[in-house]
Amino acid sequence: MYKRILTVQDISCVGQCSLTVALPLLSACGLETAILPSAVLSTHTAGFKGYTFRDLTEDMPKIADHWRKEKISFEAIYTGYLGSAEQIAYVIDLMRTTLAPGGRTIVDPAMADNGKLYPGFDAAFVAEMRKLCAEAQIIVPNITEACQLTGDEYRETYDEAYIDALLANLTKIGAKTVVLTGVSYDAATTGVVTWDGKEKKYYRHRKISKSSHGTGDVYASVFTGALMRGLSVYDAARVAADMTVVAIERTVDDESHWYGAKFELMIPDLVKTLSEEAPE
Ligand code: PXL
Repeated sequence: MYKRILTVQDISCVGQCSLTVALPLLSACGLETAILPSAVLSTHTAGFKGYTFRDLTEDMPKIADHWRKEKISFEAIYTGYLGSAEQIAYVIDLMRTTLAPGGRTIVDPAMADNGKLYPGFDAAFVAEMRKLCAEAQIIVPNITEACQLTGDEYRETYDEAYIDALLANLTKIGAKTVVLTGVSYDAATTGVVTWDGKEKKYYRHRKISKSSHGTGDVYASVFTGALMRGLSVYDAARVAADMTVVAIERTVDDESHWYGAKFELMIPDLVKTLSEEAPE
């Protein structure tokens, strides 16, 4: 079945994140992709100075009303970086009114990394994001975002008991299925945990010491694409991890490319993997 998905996130004109990552990757996965831009920025906010920021909150209900009048619906709604706390109520409304029967909702609570909220986000935004995470079928946080959502203390090093408590607390705030990224128990490897409130699985993979901006968006986009091509949550989480590693590996030796991952160089691998693994 040819599926239409909606992704809601910002346009960072330069910087390889958000929609400029999600759109090509979802297209490469063979999915029709509709967009709802949350904001337009000249660049992303992680390392560039003096970026512009146009908040598109006002446009959101008008766009959604038009879609509802046209009876447009989506087989999945996948959200990333949002432009304001007020937008979140509009996004929840969209999920309740434009998701096709049996559709999937995936929320990447893109708001923090390395123990800190991104510039411009505050406790009021986190409180709204908590509601969106309770609404979604699947959330894809990193550990910093999970701690922001639950109130757990962020730690650089931790053990499995810490991760288990974090997952239990995410369940408590209403998360149904969690795909927790960047879970590393040793120096050489990192991985992703999937958790549905009952069963926990861990996929371990190589850790590349140099971190790269925008890789969370690469991860969540490939995860959503693979899921919508019929892979299970765990298999989609595994494929997304493998593809993100490939994208980072093809970026790390280029010093001038500090602002994002050269994910385009991974697209052939993604197409090949899905042609071999995806049932739909
Ligand atoms: O990759 C997440 C992201 C998305 N959008 C904007 C960002 C960031 C991360 O910093 O600044 C505008």
